[in-house]
Amino acid sequence: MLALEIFAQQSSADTTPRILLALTAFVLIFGIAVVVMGRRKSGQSKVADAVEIVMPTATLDSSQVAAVGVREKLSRVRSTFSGAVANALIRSSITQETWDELEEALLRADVGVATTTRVLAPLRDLVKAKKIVQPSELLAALQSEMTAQLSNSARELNFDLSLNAPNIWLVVGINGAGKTTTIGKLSAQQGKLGRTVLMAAGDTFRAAAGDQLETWAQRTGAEIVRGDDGGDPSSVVFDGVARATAKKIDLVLADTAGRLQNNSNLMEELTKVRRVADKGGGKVTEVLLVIDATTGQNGLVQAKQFSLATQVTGVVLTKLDGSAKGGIVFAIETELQIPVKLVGLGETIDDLVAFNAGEFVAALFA
Ligand SMILES: Nc1nc2c(ncn2[C@@H]2O[C@H](COP(=O)(O)OP(=O)(O)O)[C@@H](O)[C@H]2O)c(=O)[nH]1
Ligand SMILES: [Mg+2]
Repeated sequence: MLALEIFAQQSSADTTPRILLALTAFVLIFGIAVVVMGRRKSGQSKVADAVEIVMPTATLDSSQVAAVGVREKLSRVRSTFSGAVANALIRSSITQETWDELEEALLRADVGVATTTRVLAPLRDLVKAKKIVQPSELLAALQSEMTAQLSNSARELNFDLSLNAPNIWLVVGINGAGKTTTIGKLSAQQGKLGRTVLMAAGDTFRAAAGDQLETWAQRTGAEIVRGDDGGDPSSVVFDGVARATAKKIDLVLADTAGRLQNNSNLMEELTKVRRVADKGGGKVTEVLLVIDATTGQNGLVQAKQFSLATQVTGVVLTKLDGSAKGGIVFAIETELQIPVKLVGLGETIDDLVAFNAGEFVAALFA
C-alpha cells in the first residue's frame, strides 16, 4: 500500500508502468501463496484419511473408562507401536511389505522373535485362505491374536486367607528395577484392602535401601524390620516373619538386594532367602520379579535367572510409562510362562495397577 501511495504522488507519465509492475508482482505472490496453502491442506487430509482407514474406532464402555488413565500413561509405547502398525497397513492391499513392516513393528516394541512369529503365522494363514483381504481386517485380527497370546494367565496376587500365619511376598530383581518403590505402592494397596503389612528390609547391600523402605513404611502405615548394613538378608526376612507372626500381621513384603544377575552369589543368596522365609511361621505365597520395561529383552535373561533361583510366581513390569518397549510383556508371558501381574506406570503411590491383557492390547492400538 505504501508503495502504491508513493507511486501515486509521482507524475502519471513515468509511474504507470511501475504501478502495473507492482500490481502484477502482488497478484503473482498472492496466487503462489494460495496454491501452496491449498497443497498443504490436501496433503494433510490425505494422511489423516489414510490413518483413519486403518485405525480401529475408539469405543469406550464403562469398564474401559477407568482405563483411560492407563492408556495415557502408556502413550510412549502406544504412539511408537500404533504408528508403526498404521504405516504397515496404509497400503490398499496386503503385500510382502505389509508383513515385513508388521514384523518390524512387533520386534521394535520388543515382542521378541518367537512371539512375533507366533502372532503373525495365523494371520498369514487367514490371508492365504482369503478370509482376510483388507488391511483394516488384518488390524482387527492382529489385535485379537495379540490379546489371545496373553489371556490365559492367572494374574491375581496369591494371598492365602486360610493361612493362620503371615503371607510372605518376596520381591526380587536387579538394582534400580523398582523393587522398593513397588513394595511401597503394594503396601498402600494392601492396606486399603484392610490387610496389615510388615516390610522386611532385605536389601542390606546398599546402605540407603533401608532408609528408602522406612520412608515407604511410614507413608503407608506399615511396620518395618531392618537389619545391619551388610548383614545377612535371610535373617532380616526371618526376623520380619517372626515379628509379623507374633503381632498377627497379615502380610510380609520382603525387599531384597539386586546386584547384577550375573553375580552367582546373588542367586545363591536369594535361594537362601526364599528357603529361610518359608521356615518361620509364615508362608511364601508370592515371589514377584520386578523388571524395568525400558531394559527390553535383557529383562528376559534376568527373568530366567531369577526364576531358577526363587521360583518366581509373577512379574511386576515397572516404568511402562516411559518405555516404548512394552512388548516385553508378550515375551515374558509366552516364552517364560510367568504371568505379568502388575505394571508400574509412574513413581507415585497410585502408579501400580493390575495388569489387564485386553486393556493393554487395546491401549497399544488406540
Ligand atoms: N517412571 C517410573 N519410575 C519408576 C517406576 N517404578 C520405580 N521407578 C523409579 O525407579 C527408580 C528405582 O526404583 P527403586 O524402587 O529404588 O528400585 P530398586 O533398586 O529395585 O529397589 C526410582 O527412582 C523410582 O522412583 C515406574 O513404574 N515408573
Ligand atoms: Mg531397593
